[in-house]
Amino acid sequence: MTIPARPPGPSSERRADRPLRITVLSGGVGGARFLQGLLHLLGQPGSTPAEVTVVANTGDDIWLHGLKVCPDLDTVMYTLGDGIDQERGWGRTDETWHAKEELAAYGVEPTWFGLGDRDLATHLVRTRMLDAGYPLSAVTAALCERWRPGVRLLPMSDERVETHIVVDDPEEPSGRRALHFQEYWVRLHAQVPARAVVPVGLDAARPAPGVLEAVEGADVVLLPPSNPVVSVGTILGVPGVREAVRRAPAPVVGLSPVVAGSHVRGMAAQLLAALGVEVSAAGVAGHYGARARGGVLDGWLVDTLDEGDVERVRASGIACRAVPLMMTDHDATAAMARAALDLAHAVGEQGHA
Ligand code: FO1
Repeated sequence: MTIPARPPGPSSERRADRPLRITVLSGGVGGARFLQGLLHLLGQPGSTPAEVTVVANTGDDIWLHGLKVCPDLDTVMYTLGDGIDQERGWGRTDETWHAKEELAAYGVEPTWFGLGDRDLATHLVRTRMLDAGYPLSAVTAALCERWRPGVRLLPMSDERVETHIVVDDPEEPSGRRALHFQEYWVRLHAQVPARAVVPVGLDAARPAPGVLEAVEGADVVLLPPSNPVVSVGTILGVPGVREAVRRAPAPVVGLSPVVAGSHVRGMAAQLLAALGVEVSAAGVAGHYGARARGGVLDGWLVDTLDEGDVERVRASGIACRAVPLMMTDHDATAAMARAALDLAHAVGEQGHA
C-alpha cells in the first residue's frame, strides 16, 4: 500500500523531494491506537516517506500528590514507544502499584487514581523539569528522547488547561459541582449526567511552539477517533488553533469516534449529550462542521454500520465514506489510516469526494 504519489491538498503543491507532512490532533487511548495504525501503514515497504506531528490534548492533565500527570501526552508517548499496557490502553506495561498502595495506607487522597510505580518516574521527571522552568513542550521532547515514539509530539499548549465536568450535587446550594475530568471519568466512570464541560484556562492558553506551523504546513490534517468534546474539541478550543485548521491549505479529514450510536470507548456519548449533540457519526460530523460552512472538516469517515449517515454528512458539505472503523489490530487500524489518506487525497484533488 503506498501513499498517493500526488500529495493531497488543493494548494499545498508538495515538492516531491520532501516527506508527506501529516498532522494529527489527538486525545489519549483512541487517538494513540489510531496513530499506531498510521505508523504501521507508513512503515509498509514502498510507502511514501512521511513525517507525523501529533498535537495532543492537555485538558485531561491533573496535579496529583504534587506531580503533573499528562494522560494524553503519556498515552501517545507510551503507545508509540512500546511502553504502554496494551490491555488498559494507558499507563505502563509490567506496572506495579506499591506507591499507590502506600499512599492509600496513609489515607492520602485521591486513592481512586491509578498511579503506577513505573509511570511515577515520568511524572517525577516532568515535574522536576517544569519546576526548573522548562515549558511542557520542552519536557515532552525530553521524555520522547527515551521513548522515541516516531512522531513529533507536541502538547496543544504550554499553559495549564484543566477540563472540569459539572455534575448534580444536592449538597451544594447551586445543586451542582464541578469535578476534575479525571474524577468524573476514573472515580465516577462517567456514570452521572454531565451538565456542562468547563475547560478551565483554555481562553488564556496559547498554542505551544510548533502547533500552528504543524497545522499550516501540513499536507494532511487528521482528526482521529478521539473524544470530540474533551480531546479534539479542547485542542480546537486553544485560541488560534481552530482558525489555523480552517485556514490550512491541507485537507482536513476526521474519523468518527461514534459507531452505531455509541462511543467505542471512553465517555464521548455522555459528553456529546451534555452539549446537546446527537450521539451519531453524522452528529459528530455536524458538531465539527464543514469547513465550507464555518466548521473544520473536509472529509469524514464513518463505520460501515453507519452507511445510512453518509448521504446526510455529504449534504452538510463534508465528503464522506463508510469504512470499517473498529481498531481491532494494527492491520485494521492501518486500513483506517489508509482510507483517511485516500479521502484526503480525493478531497484535495476534486475539492469533494
Ligand atoms: N484511566 C482509568 O480508567 N483509571 C485510572 O486509574 C487511570 C489512571 C491513569 C494514570 C495515568 C494516565 O496517563 C492515564 C490514566 N488513566 C486512567 C487514563 C486516563 O484517565 C484517560 O486515558 C484520559 O485522561 C482520557 O483519554
